[in-house]
Amino acid sequence: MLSFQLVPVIATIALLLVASHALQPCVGLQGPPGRNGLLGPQGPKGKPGDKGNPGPPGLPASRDPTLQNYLKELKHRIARLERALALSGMISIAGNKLFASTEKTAEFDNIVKICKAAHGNIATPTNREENHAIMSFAKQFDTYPYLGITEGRVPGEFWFLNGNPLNYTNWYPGEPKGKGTEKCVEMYSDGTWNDKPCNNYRLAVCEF
Ligand SMILES: *[C@@H]1O[C@H](CO)[C@@H](O)[C@H](O)[C@H]1NC(C)=O
Ligand SMILES: [Ca+2]
Repeated sequence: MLSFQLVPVIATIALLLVASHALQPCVGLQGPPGRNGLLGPQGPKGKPGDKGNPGPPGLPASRDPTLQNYLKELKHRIARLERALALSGMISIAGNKLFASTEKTAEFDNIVKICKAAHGNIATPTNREENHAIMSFAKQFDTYPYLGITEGRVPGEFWFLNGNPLNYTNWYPGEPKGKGTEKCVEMYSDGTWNDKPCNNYRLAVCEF
């Protein structure tokens, strides 16, 4: 026979048992796997890889057929350009000098500056061929160019602008006769030279 004092104890135990049973989850069947998620953000850049091995040595330029063909092609193209420019009177060539004109006149000092600014020099004939090349501009524009020749301290003595003595001259008969008053030199249309004051307006011809 249960004592009446035991009733609340049993009731408490029973209640606890029921409660603990209710806390235990009832495990059902596992569902199917979910779909894949979206792509994550790109990771940081990796380190550069190791250097590769050096390639085989190339051919010397003189025996490199690709380079030689390229040079030949370049020479041909430049020669073609020069012929076309000479045809239209834009340039004239003598040896390794190329002459060109602004087709405008200016005083001597300005022509020197204009040519320098163009990375050239005022036209300076040092032989017949160069003189002829400069003359073509005198003829074409029917204007006398100034030359890169000036009178030195001794009247009647002329020098190239770079300080070298003249190793070629083509004075008009009787010239130079300015004697200290005509310190610059102009070229007539026939290619002959005349000493002339430096402040006239003469055709600007440069050499490159
Ligand atoms: C004068 O010297 C230059 C080189 O400084 C040369 O190019 C030119 O042909 C020479 N002129 C003559 C007539 O020998
Ligand atoms: Ca003169």
